[in-house]
Amino acid sequence: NNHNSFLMWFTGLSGSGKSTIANVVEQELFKLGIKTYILDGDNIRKGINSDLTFSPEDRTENIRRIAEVANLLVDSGLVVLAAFVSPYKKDRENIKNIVKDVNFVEIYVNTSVEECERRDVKGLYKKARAGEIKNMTGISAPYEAPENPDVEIKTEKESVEQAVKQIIEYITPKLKL
Ligand code: GGZ
Repeated sequence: NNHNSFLMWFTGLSGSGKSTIANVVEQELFKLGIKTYILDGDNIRKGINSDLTFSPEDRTENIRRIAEVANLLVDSGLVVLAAFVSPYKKDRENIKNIVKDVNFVEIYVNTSVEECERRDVKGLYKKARAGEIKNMTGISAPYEAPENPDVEIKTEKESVEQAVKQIIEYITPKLKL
């Protein structure tokens, strides 16, 4: 495989900063002439996975389908950036089985639930506290943190720019420029 094709998987709580960081990484890759595609809740949960809820079973199916889609996109020669809460360790492990022949980079966007709740960009934490949404990750559903992520971003200690630099430095040796 002569392409710059790999999958970067961002995991972390809602509001942790996954999509923000993925978008800036994408801009940097664009500058290097690398073709990318971002998969996130906006284009997946509203489309192909609009039948799925946030129950543990549906999250498992959500991640499975996303991994299959990512596999196809990577096969087509793209660098895929996937930004999903993906709270279950076994589901994240399963991604690696689905994208077997693909370079896989796991990025843990580590932002505490306290900070995510303080930011509450979409008002979901407030709704979860009020009991208006069930199965809210970090509040009424678990988040199983990665033990050995390839990259760990601590957004309470570093800026988006520093986070992006950390990721670009990790992947640069893997790029065929
Ligand atoms: C977690 C939820 C929930 C519940 C709606 N729990 O910040 P966001 O809004 O844009 O990202 C969250 C997104 C999570 O979808 P994922 O497909 O990434 O989840 S998973 O990987 O666990 O399947 C949040 C919104 O959807 N959202 N309800 N109960 N996040």
